[in-house]
Amino acid sequence: MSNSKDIEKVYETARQRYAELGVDTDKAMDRLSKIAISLHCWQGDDVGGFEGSEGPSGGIMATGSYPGKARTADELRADLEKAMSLIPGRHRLNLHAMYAETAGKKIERNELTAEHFTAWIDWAKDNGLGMDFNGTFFAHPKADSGFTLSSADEGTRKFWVEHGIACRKIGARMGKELGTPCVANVWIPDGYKDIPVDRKGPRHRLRKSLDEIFAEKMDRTWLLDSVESKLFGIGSESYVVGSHEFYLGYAIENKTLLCLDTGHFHPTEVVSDKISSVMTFLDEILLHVSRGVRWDSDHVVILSDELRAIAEEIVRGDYLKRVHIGLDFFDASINRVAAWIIGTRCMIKALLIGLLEPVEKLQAMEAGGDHTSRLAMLEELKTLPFGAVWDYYCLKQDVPVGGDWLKEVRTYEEKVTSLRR
Ligand code: RNT
Ligand code: ZN
Repeated sequence: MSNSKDIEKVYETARQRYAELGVDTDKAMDRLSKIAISLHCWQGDDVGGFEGSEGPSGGIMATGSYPGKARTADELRADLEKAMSLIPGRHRLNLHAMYAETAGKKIERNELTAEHFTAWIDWAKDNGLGMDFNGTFFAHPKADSGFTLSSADEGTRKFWVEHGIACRKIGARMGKELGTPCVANVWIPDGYKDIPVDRKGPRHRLRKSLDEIFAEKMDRTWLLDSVESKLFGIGSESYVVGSHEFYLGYAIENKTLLCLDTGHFHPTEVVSDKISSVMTFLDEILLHVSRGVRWDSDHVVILSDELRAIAEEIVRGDYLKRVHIGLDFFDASINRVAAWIIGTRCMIKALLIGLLEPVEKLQAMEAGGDHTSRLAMLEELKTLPFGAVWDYYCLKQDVPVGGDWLKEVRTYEEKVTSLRR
């Protein structure tokens, strides 16, 4: 890669180019540096967790057998550290309950406490990271029937309600210890492979279970509850209890966050168009940024048109403080550390592109009915030198510029991950 002098020179030209449009690139980078992306721990081990279960289940699946996945919490933390060292900015960790550290003791999911996450919390503290949390309502014998919070079996339903309650307490503790609210998300796999004749019953039970989980009022300074919808999963193709309409209603009624996973909708639906709709009725939302490809909802995030559109919507709508950005993908067929870096860097690039837009100019054109200029400018913006700003941002943030980060991942692979058997 070119030296820092070249990068600065190219940036200077880009800065002027944007200034002509009234865009302040330095200000854009400053705003960008304040956005924390929540990195999902589960990309590092194919959603395995540390309970010794065989795989994710619940209609989600990581395919591939690339060597070197993290086998322990220490390995996972080391991999995350490597990834984060190659991503500009300060971010967050998104942890799943199945990553509890129980010192070899079997602790049931409904008996988990913050103690089982002390090492994670300490690590986050040491690294200046906030944390988010997720109940794990899959990869467990009590989820084998395909039903958890909406189960007709009262014992099963209760068990998962207790897990949900335990997770809120853990999340609140994470928030408090780290001094930044923890978004605690609930996603359940419940659904049917084939056509049900009772769509109503499970949804009524899910509502009841959620009410029980959220019954205790918790301080929003430390804990933000969130619920995540889905259209279908593997083995739940015909019916998913926690659909979009279900959770949209629930979130509005109960003032929780709504989690929009970008891989959880019909292929022609886009989350970029949903943000301003749901934000009309909700204070805050969580995004699970992912990439759906045919049947899979969890491919590594790339800088697609839709990713840009999502970032642009967040900036244009002035939602940066109200939208929590988390990532949710898992690819076991490529280097897992690289997967994190690719997806996260793309998310940040998309936000930079959004921040470099002359939003006011564009909106004035639209308001004035000048749709010709609007389209012309939107297309011209696509070839403006945001890459030069991005390179300069990486330089300033002291992370590798361009594809240089991959060399470091390769060295790490050679010295660390490839030695794992
Ligand atoms: C599954 C959901 C859920 C999971 C993670 C592991 O379709 O997207 O968010 O991916 O909780
Ligand atoms: Zn998700």
